[in-house]
Amino acid sequence: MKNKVALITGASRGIGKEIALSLASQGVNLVLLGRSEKDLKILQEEVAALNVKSEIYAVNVSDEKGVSGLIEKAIKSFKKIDFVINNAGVGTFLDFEEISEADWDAMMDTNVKGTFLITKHIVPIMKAQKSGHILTIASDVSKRTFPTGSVYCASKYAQDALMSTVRMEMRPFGVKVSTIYPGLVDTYFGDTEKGDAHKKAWLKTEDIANAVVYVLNTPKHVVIDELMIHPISQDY
Ligand code: NJP
Repeated sequence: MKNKVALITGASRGIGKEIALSLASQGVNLVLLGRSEKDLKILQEEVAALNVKSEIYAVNVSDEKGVSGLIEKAIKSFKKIDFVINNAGVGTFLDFEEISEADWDAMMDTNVKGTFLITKHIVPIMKAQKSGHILTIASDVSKRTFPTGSVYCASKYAQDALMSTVRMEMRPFGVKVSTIYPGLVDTYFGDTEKGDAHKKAWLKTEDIANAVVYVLNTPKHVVIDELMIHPISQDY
């Protein structure tokens, strides 16, 4: 993993931040995205202590100019991108008729369009490199639905369909495409607080970061296409 370069979306907190810290501890240099520059700067200081190079970009993943511009700048600095982690995501959980157009837009723009834009601008680079690994943090609700989750589930199904297709298109170029489907994870997701008492039995961000390292750290001829991970306390 040493001297590889990883681009991580939604790196400012939660699962994305933990993935950044784990990869940094393995010697991976980082391109870190999120909207909060303040939080990204804090993370940049933390990874500097682990002796890796990093760049931060306060960019909304649904803004194509922002996305293409940052990828161009990152390639100028690092000359390559080995890993992309599509992790940025938002969720609002309400009865169907309570969900607003703004909620729809936020979930679709971040979870679906954001994944589309990042991947669209990375694919030509990885095709030319004839190597690379795109890993998406989707959800166990990419494969099932639940009450109050209609639009979030729809966005995660759509994200999964996009990346399953990219997997087929990228195989001939030696580019790996993996998806991790987590169950409940203790983060700030859905405007909650990390460490809330009711999340005690949920997965920790470290559990997902460990899974990411496992999926990325395979020999050249091996790809883990899909990995579903739950807390044992959660129904399957
Ligand atoms: O959530 P949270 P998680 N452009 O809120 C960023 C999936 N998942 O770590 O922009 C760019 O702590 C935001 O940063 P900022 C979930 O669907 C979770 O749990 O600065 N970045 C922050 O860094 C999502 O795909 C659970 O506000 C944007 C990060 O995203 C992934 O896990 C279960 C952005 C969110 O951190 C990480 O979520 C599951 C934008 N437009 C799947 N919007 C779970 N937690 O239980 C947000 O099945 N971000």
